[in-house]
Amino acid sequence: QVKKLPKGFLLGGATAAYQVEGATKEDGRGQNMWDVYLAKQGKYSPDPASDFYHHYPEDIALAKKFGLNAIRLSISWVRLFPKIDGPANEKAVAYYHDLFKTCLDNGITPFVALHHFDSPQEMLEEGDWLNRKNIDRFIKYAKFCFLIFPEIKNWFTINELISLASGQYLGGQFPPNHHFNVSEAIQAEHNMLVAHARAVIAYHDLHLPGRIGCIHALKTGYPNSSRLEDIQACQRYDAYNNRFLLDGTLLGEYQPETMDLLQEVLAANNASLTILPEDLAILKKAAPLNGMFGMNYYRSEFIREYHGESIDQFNSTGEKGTSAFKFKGVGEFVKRTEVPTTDWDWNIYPRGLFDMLMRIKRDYPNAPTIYLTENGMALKEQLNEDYTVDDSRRIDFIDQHLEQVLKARKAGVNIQGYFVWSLQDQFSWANGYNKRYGLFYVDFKTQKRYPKKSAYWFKQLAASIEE
Ligand code: BGP
Repeated sequence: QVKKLPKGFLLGGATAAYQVEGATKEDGRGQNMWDVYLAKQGKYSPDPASDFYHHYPEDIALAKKFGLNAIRLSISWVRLFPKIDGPANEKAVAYYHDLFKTCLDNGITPFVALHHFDSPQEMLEEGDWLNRKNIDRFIKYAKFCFLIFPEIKNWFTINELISLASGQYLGGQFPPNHHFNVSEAIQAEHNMLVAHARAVIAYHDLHLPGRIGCIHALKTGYPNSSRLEDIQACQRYDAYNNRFLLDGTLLGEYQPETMDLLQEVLAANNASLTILPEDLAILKKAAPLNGMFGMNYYRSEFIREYHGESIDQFNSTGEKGTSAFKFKGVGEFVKRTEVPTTDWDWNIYPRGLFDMLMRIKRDYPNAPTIYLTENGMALKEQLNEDYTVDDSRRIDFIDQHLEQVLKARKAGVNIQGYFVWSLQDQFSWANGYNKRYGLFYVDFKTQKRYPKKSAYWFKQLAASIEE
């Protein structure tokens, strides 16, 4: 039984430049931090990925054929600016114009992010987001994109600030691979919020006919018990993961209670955060200029107090039950037997999506239109002999999450679209090629695409959108 989706609802597939494009050495592209890191690590290569650089006409045609009306893309900064302070690469400008035109010609609205985890290597070498000089560079790059690609009416600044900062400076799975450097993680979050806000203001000042917003990966936290210590642990985790970012983006100020909780996180880790007075003015000015808000939701967490040394045991192989996350003075994640998980230990908890949407409505009543910009389920998959893939578990996952979206709409939440992660199979930053999410199976050797069962289901879903 397929749901009915409301009129005007966007149903899209999500991608990220680095995870799909491949062609990392073609047409004068420069190097980003992942090129250098993955080459050194030697486990897997960003080439060919899904070779979207050459296969985009086919992928867009498939998206259209299966009823999608929107797509999330990102621009590769180093493709556009091979040298961070150098001139734009005309071939890259032409490539993105062509890609966007192909989307628009097929009735698929492109939502484009400027930064999806892929800082230029030169930027990383100069401190990435920790160096404010890089915020200036980002604004220059952003303005260039706004002006050169007027066909884009829906912009996102930075994707998942929290995952980037945590991957870089807590877990260490992302370059520069630092472990629990809490000062760096929180400073990077703040600096990215400032970068986002400055880009929003720059976009507004250009008076272009479009919208701009941020994308946050929100995880609902639940105390693992009714003990006060667990409740407080959950509040600290929530402040670190969600509240600081929501405040900075949607309110344009960090509420005193948010800062108190964050100070506890900092103090427990001998860490510090520098906020300049002008930063606060920028956040405040930008907040009401956000024209939309992108929320990525995959999982929720159950939190117990924890005061030992920090540990992030990361499950990158899909061997169930091998992960652990314990954050000193913040809390630790607890696995609950009644909550199913993916093979990568991500809790499957659709209710957390509803709870987070309701919380945004309650605590951030001025929030702009929300889009669920990523949601999806990773599976280890193989193509059957008859070229089919039965991903019924993914269908259930999407169906259950969409159910919560519709429930939240009924309760008054202004959410107008759903983007599945991911459109086609892609490679995963810290997991490689066996963590598949796509509606379309990609044979990475031949680069052939095969619609999975979920793609056919999605097509029925798309047909249910009210006229
Ligand atoms: C988000 C990212 C995506 C994507 C997805 C799945 O954090 O925005 O780029 O990778 O999560 O995560 P993973 O690939 O780690 O399974």
